[in-house]
Amino acid sequence: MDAITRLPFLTDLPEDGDVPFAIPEREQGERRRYRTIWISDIHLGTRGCNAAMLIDFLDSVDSDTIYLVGDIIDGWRLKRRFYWPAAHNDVVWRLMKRAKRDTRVVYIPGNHDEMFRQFTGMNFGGVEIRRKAIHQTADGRKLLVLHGDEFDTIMLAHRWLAFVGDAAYSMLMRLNVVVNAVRRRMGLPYWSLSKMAKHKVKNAVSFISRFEEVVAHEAGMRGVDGVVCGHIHNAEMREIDGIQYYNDGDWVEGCTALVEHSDGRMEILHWADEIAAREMAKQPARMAA
Ligand SMILES: [Mn+2]
Repeated sequence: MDAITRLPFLTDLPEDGDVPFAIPEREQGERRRYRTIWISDIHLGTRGCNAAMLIDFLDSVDSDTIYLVGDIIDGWRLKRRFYWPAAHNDVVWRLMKRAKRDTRVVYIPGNHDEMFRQFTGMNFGGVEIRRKAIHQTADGRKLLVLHGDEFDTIMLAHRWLAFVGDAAYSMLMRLNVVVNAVRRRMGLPYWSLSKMAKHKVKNAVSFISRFEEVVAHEAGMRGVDGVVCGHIHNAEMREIDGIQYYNDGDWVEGCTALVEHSDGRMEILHWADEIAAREMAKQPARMAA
């Protein structure tokens, strides 16, 4: 709990209007509007977190509702070493400011931010803390929303978790940061090293599909049409035995979000690709000038 009480957004709450953003917030008028946004596995408080890309995303979109599907703040890592750059605070402030404006913000803590689970049912500055939620889509479907670590006990036979929580994985994450810093300097777009590694490891691939099946099956038993989760850092949307499985991915490697359009249509946004496309669109103008 020690590291948590050191988080600046919990101690020095500024008055309305004077939020000290390190990266200035973009105008609201030019944002894309969705009915719902789901993001998870941001892992604030770790070096692997792609806070700058998430800030770019948050400043580009708006929604009626936003679900924070767990592992938003990495309390496990913070306890070992306190790491909290200004950009990480900016992410928290943006979410809190959104709650104050007109967005319903539902926060479902995961396993890395399980210390917030004790506040289930409470409301912090408009942010509702829940253990899980049922979301009704515009086209009338019922989706169960939860982080996904609930299924770890079932999945334990599969050794991926030993890999995810593993030193090898964190090293890969750190390498990912270095590789992308170099790529950025060379003018190359973001590229996920660990994502590629994950798809090359056969065990990881079979773990992912097994996790998806378990989650869809458990959701089906609870009488919903589908399920939205995070946890395994692998964005996906597919139907499994008549149940719609959605995973919003993460902001450590994939940098993805799940969104619902006004008509209930669902989509996964790959934010690194969106930024690359935006930069590409800018280029002819730059060349002409
Ligand atoms: Mn998790």
